[in-house]
Amino acid sequence: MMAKVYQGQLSASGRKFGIIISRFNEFITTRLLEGALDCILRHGGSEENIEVVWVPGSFEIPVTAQNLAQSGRFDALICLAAVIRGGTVHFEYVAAEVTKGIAQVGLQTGIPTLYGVLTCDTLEEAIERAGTKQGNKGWQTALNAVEMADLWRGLKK
Ligand code: INI
Repeated sequence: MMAKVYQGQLSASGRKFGIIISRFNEFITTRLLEGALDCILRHGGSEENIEVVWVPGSFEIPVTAQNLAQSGRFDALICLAAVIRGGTVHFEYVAAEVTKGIAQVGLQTGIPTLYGVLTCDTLEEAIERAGTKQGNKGWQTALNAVEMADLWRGLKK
């Protein structure tokens, strides 16, 4: 008797994704968005199944993600932002609230809500994770969203 094993495949075909993205540090976040879109499209997703919602800052992401999750339109949500210590004295508060908030949306709604938020000490660290030395956090987060969307479909069957 073999155990029944569930795991998500990396196929985005027919799956609907919502991307919530912060304008704050837009220099960085636009690169995260490009990465996320590239990843979904290269895994068989289509533009008509993707909605992108811009919010002013990362603090506005959780409530917006909650709104989208409750709409029932999406297989997974992808939250993209950059919180950079160099730019703010309230870095810890903003980063902690956004992180907790995004986790809560996933738990309360049951929709996979992926965390693509850079929390960096410097702008250089953020650049490294937005399409240079350390890859692109938007791309990686989208890949995890693709996997979770497929996993959820499998669990529902
Ligand atoms: N928002 C960010 O997304 N990243 C930051 O680094 C940041 N800093 O530095 O403060 C930031 N602040 C704005 C915040 O997210 C809200 O938009 C604002 O406080 C209004 O609620």
